[in-house]
Amino acid sequence: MNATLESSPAALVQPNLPAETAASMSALLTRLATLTRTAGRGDLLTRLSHTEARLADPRTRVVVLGLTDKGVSSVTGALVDADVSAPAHSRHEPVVVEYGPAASDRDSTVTLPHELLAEGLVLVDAPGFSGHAPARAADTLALVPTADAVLFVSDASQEYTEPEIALLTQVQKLCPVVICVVNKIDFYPRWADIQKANRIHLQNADLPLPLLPVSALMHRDAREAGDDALDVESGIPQLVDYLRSQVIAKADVVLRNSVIADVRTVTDHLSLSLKAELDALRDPQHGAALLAQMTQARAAADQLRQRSANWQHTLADGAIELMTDIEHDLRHRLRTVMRAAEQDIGTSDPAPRWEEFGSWLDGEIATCVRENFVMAHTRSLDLARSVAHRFAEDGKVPVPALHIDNVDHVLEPVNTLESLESSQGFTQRVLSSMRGSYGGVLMVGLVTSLAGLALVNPFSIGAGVLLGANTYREDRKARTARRQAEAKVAVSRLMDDVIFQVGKESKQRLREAQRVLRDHFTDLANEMLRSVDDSLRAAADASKMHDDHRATRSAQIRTELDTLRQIRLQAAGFAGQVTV
Ligand SMILES: Nc1nc2c(ncn2[C@@H]2O[C@H](COP(=O)(O)OP(=O)(O)OP(=O)(O)O)[C@@H](O)[C@H]2O)c(=O)[nH]1
Ligand SMILES: [Mg+2]
Repeated sequence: MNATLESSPAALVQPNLPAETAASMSALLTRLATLTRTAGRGDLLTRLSHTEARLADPRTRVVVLGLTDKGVSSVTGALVDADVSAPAHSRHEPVVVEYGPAASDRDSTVTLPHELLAEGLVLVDAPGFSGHAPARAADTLALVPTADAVLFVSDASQEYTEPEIALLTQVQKLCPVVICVVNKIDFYPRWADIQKANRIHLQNADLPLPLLPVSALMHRDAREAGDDALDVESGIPQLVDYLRSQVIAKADVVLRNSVIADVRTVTDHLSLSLKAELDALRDPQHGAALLAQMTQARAAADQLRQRSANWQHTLADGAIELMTDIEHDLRHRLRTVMRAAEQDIGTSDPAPRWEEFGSWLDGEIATCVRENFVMAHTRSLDLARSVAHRFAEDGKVPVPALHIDNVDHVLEPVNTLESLESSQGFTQRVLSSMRGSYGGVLMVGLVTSLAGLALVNPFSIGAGVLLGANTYREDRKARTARRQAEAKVAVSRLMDDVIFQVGKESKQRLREAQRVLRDHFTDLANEMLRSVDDSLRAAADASKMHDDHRATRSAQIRTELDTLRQIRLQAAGFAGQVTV
């Protein structure tokens, strides 16, 4: 087995980005890193190393998801001509499909030497959404913000349902590139009508998403038979083309642009102090101008310090407010569900329909948890933006991507709805009415036995039957009431559990988001302060320098500035154009 392949599938893919371009981008970043280190600006290196890491793994991540049994795994498999479905015991885990020698060593990863994967695509086969696992729904949804695109699978058996539109709306808020596919068109001859209807549903929900009909099964058959015409009919080749031109190519542009932006920022920081020094060297006699410049720089530094104090407050306060709001939102949503549940329980005996009721309730809870998750995510981004605004008044400060993806599987499974204890069986019901009739026989029998009749006589038997029937009726009423009370307790216990588990998880996610934001903005603040301080020091040093030194240093600075300019120009040349 090839060890390099094993350790780094990313190193082997040949993404849309041509190898020479990637190599020269990498070389440029290395050169800039050296200059940055020489300038003593180690603080700027983190930024460059992030970009370099992205360049080293420029793969495009596409998460495939949908409601359960729609063919999510089949469509994922069809894209790479393989079976990628997870083994039965881990069907609730996402499966990552990436480039490498054919192997499925771990349950959660499948590697394949497929062409599309070699171009830099990574597919994630998400477990199907079902109403039965609210906790898992949030885990699956947590995959979405890290994706470059989402493939949403439904099937041609029916038009989009309300839960599907709700899910799509949530997904689109977390990842703007969503592609819808209608699967199983081989099996449902009316698929074109379904597609038309789905278009209208999407339009009404204000979701302008592409919608492609496919059949994973037909594609497999076509490949086996070597029938290209049938393959085109399966819609899978069109989907592959779409992914290539609209997703992989565009991810490439995003990567190019982030390289350009980072090069620009770092060269800006480096040039700032060099320029200040050069200005001072050029005109040391011009004391007034220099002084003004230095004062200006100092004022800028002070202002920055002031602002940096502000942003920390904004973030800390915002984070607390956010956590409270998110928890409140969850409680509020769940309370609404609970009210509906209690009302439903009140209408009739919940025991016979307990299971059906349970899955309805699970579905409602899953929707609440997902909505709450989406809200937490979008509100965190809002917070990031408002901190950025504090930070630089023009708001032109990068906002970090909030990919908080190291919290998978933290959600312990929330308990399921308890069964109703008093839902007794038939025997118990018969026993209890017999107890009633036995009492009747005894009571009347005793009285009549005084009259000289046997204990069990027609009168006592009649009384027994009457009383027995009565006890049965009364008992049934009491039982229904008892079960209703029990059902309500079970619902409220489940809700408490959901609030506890989800609350814990969401607090953890938010804390993580806060940490990411804090680190990001702290780095940014340090970078800016360093640049201003450096300019101040450089200007002061320059004024003290001797003439001959001054000339040498000026020439040196000019060369350095020129190099930085060249680097910027070269980076600008990497600007990508989307080829569609
Ligand atoms: N006729 C037809 N059946 C399909 C097609 N794609 C998938 N199926 C069937 O649909 C069922 C579900 O397929 P999966 O790919 O396991 O669906 P899934 O969405 O991954 O399901 P879960 O992960 O279990 O939620 C299986 O019985 C497949 O054989 C298709 O294109 N045509
Ligand atoms: Mg599946």
